[in-house]
Amino acid sequence: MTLFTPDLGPGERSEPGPGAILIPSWLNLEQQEWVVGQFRCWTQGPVPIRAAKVRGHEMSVRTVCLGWHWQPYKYTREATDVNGARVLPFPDWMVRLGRRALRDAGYPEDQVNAYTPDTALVNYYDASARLGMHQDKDERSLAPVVSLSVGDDCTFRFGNTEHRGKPYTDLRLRSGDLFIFGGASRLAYHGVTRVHPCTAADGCGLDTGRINITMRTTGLTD
Ligand code: MD6
Ligand code: FE
Repeated sequence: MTLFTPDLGPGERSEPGPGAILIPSWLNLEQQEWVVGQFRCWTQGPVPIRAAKVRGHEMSVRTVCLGWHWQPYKYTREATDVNGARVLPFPDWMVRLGRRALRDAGYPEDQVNAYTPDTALVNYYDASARLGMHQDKDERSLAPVVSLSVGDDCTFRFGNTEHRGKPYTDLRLRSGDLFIFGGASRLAYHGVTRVHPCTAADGCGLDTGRINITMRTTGLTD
């Protein structure tokens, strides 16, 4: 057990769990700002950003999806819980970015080339938003989940595969950081315990709050 996560330099890889790989400052400021611009386009529709309802309660995080629309606990092409519109297509550049992420994380080239994420959940957190401990298990594929963060820092709680409780490790995710959930960590419980206001990198494109993109492979076909 380490009491504090050691501070890593840009691009320096760490493995907080088996198959969980963190690469700080993987996106530079220009790339972060560009991603924020894309986020602003995605939120314009056809499906607006919204707080999904879990068992009748609105999440504090707001989400817009690409490729497939996520709602607890399923994926559909149309946002049947919002306005019924079909979600935006999954962009080709994001497939390429996902592959580059796996390559930089050290995945073998055959797995890199085979990686074809088809959905992205794009979350926006204001200063009070949280995300409870959960497993990402609405996908039929166990392909890695690639996570990118932009804006304010958060405390990301990375747990175990058995239950929501301890042991877990609290990590600081900062603007530009890449985090990959793969292998034995693919079904680890995780959550966001807090957002740290006014910590966003100058020039990242976001003044307040935090954006997190997770790209995933649904394993679904139309
Ligand atoms: C977030 N992310 O970081 C929420 N899931 O805001 C997730 O729930 C998540 O970052 C799987 C893998 C990486 C993640
Ligand atoms: Fe998740």
